[in-house]
Amino acid sequence: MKITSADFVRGAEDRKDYPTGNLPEIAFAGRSNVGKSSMINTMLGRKNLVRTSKSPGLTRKINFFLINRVIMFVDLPGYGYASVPMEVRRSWAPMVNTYLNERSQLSGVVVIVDSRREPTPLDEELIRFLQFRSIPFVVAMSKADKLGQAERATMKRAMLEKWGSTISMEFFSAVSGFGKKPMWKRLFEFERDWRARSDTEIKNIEKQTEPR
Ligand SMILES: Nc1nc2c(ncn2[C@@H]2O[C@H](COP(=O)(O)OP(=O)(O)O)[C@@H](O)[C@H]2O)c(=O)[nH]1
Ligand SMILES: [Mg+2]
Repeated sequence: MKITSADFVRGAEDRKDYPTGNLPEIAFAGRSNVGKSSMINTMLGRKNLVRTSKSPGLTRKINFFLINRVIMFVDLPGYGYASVPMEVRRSWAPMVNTYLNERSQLSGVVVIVDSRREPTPLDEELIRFLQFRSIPFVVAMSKADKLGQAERATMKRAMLEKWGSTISMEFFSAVSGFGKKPMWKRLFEFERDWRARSDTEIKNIEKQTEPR
């Protein structure tokens, strides 16, 4: 997709602050410092739309970005960073849970995992939650430039063994741009399937409200 516009819309802590309207949303989630902001910037071909940080754990809001006026990217706060104050850690789960549980515009989630390590318990918890709720997701194995081809193959095999062959995953590097094209393909599938589901819903409502 040629990115013609990418604008920060707003940051929200509470559902009442989510943007209105009915555009499909793609959420990005992952441990602090995993490369989430870098990935969003690379996907959009922007250097600094989303601030990358040397002091992780400071993004405490759900940040919404409007892309080409047709789709929203949603930057969820990073989780699991030890030095984040306790009260922030306690607010993380309800904030993100509310969004993932209630947001009907959510079309899919990109779960970003460091490709050099096994997913952390929090990564696993998120993946199991998305599976349980049947929310479409793709696992992005970040910082793939730090792995050779053989190491990527080993990591992929371990992931498929653990999660089953149906899990959707892509290696990604914000540094080299590796994996950008296949990742966009997944995002388009999320968007397309979401639009198909909401069209069906609208047709069903129309059918129910048709005069007899
Ligand atoms: N080698 C490499 N480093 C990366 C990549 N993506 C992010 N980083 C580095 O990882 C650190 C955290 O990145 P950031 O995007 O702020 O992570 P976030 O906390 O998940 O948003 C920064 O120092 C980045 O430069 C990547 O694809 N390859
Ligand atoms: Mg970040």
